[in-house]
Amino acid sequence: MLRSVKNTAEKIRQMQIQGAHNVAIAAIEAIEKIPNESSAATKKELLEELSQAKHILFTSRETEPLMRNSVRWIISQVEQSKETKIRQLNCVISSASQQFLKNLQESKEKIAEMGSKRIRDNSVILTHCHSSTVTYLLEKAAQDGKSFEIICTETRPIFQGRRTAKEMLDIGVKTTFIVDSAARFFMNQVDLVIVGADAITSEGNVVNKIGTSTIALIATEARAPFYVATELLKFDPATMYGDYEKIEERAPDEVWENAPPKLVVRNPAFEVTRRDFIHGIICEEGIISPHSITEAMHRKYLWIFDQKS
Ligand code: RI2
Repeated sequence: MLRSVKNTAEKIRQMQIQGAHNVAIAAIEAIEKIPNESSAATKKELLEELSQAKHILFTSRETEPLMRNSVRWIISQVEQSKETKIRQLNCVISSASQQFLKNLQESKEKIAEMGSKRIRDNSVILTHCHSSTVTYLLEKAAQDGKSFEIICTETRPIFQGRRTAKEMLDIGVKTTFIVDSAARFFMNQVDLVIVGADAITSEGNVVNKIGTSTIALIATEARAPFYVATELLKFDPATMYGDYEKIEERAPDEVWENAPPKLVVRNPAFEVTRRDFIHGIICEEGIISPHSITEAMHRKYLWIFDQKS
């Protein structure tokens, strides 16, 4: 039971599936497979399985509100359905999943379209880590005929920046690869910074890969606009009701394998970048100020405020 969900959760934990957008898609696809692997005979039993699936996926990585919002929404469609027969309820899971995936893809397209317009010819753009939203935006800009170059950080400890660098080279964009601590050294050559997001809080702060807030700080110092490209559904409704976004701390051996026994090695995966350092959030509703995030959520995804657990 829940074989696909368990497999997917393990891949997410081990970061074989990486990036909030890809994590959410993988979770949705795993939920979609539940009907094929389930022995549930009643709606109650199916909802119990979905609840277990939710728990398995939610505990795979802590800082993944897009995945949580996706899974919660699909389950809510089953809960609210008037259908009682399993076959029909399975169809609800399938159509809700497909609808959510379509929405994610449409958002990604809109973000790329609007973000591309912000790129002026001959710009130097710095990015950090690997965000599929950012690389898609940059691909769109290249297709739109914009000429620009990229500086990307290696992103210690597990080097997601290498993936970004390879993708940029594949689309023919001049790419410079730097160690994370060289960001300030190069910032005076940068026209704008674009990073992704793992979570957005109700105050308009953004949670992203560790190292992001330092880049935001030095971008502000150098007067280089700092943009975050993200779907609004990375908003975590729990932050609205007082909770802090949890920051995942990963295994120390990612930082130093076989480190000296008494050494304390810390490995937070993410950190908060305060809204004051964010020039704009490039999302499916447009390029908005982080201050207006809750209004945008009310306009576009009101249902999110009912989904807390
Ligand atoms: P997309 C990544 O985290 C990075 O922090 C990146 O900015 C963010 O997910 C969003 O990525 P990790 O999974 O959703 O590498 O834009 O820890 O693909």
